[in-house]
Amino acid sequence: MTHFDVKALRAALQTRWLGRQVLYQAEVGSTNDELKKLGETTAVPSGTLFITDYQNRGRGRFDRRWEAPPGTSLLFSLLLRPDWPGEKNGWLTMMASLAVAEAIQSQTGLAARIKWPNDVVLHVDGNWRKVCGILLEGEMTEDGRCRQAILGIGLNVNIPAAALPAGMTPATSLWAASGRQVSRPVLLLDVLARLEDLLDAALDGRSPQPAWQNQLMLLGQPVTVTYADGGVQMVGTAVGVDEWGHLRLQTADGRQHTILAADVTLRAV
Ligand code: BT5
Repeated sequence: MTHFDVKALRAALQTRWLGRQVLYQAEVGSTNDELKKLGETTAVPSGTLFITDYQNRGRGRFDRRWEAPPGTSLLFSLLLRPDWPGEKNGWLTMMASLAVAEAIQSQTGLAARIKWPNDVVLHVDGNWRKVCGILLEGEMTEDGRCRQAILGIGLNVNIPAAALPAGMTPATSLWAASGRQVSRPVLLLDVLARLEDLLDAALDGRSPQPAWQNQLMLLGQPVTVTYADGGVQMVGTAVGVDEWGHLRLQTADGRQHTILAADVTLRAV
């Protein structure tokens, strides 16, 4: 397994606070779980980064699995303690997907877009394929403020095409999509620099929503919305997103619905 070059990351890091503390282990269950545990038991500063080369229990939303062969991907979590009301945590997922999409565009020239609510996708062979997933887990104080948030990011960097995981949404990696391998530390440095700027702006009250919305690939399109239990489905047009990133779905009867969390797929018409 190619180990992640933590030394190269530390040496080139130019951020003010994000990722200044780097923790690395070659293999863990899930970086979100590791960092959550650390955040509870020790004085881990906001901005701490936990990165691994392999997760044997990598998690997606709704207890799904996140699979990536050893040494091929960026698999990391950031511990954040924004002093704001818990509702604002939706901004964290938005900023993460935005930073990843922009870093991919800048490092590879690939036209990465955001698929609501939390995926970064690439258009490959006529299909939108998932290259990155984001898992945000927040803990609130009794008065509803954010006590701690763990922002987990899984980005398929150098997964060979033959080893891509099969999923609901077809997967890709930067290598599979561009034919070129990408340096994981260099890409991570770019993500961290962009994310730190977005976080500082958000902490200052500036919303990431307009920039995030600009990168969404579903707006104006016919979609099917499926809730996590798989039971309920709604079809309609994705007409927009609100300030907190919730999806506005217009159904055939002309009514608009606000979707907080679900899976959305493009519908052929
Ligand atoms: C996500 O969930 O997309 C969030 C994934 C977050 C992973 C990171 S890795 C570092 C940190 N530590 C963790 O334990 N997790 C975070 P969701 O939208 O529910 O998508 C999950 C679905 O994506 C799975 O059910 C599969 O169908 C598919 N999938 C699994 N691995 C994939 C991969 N490497 N690339 C693309 N799709 C994948």
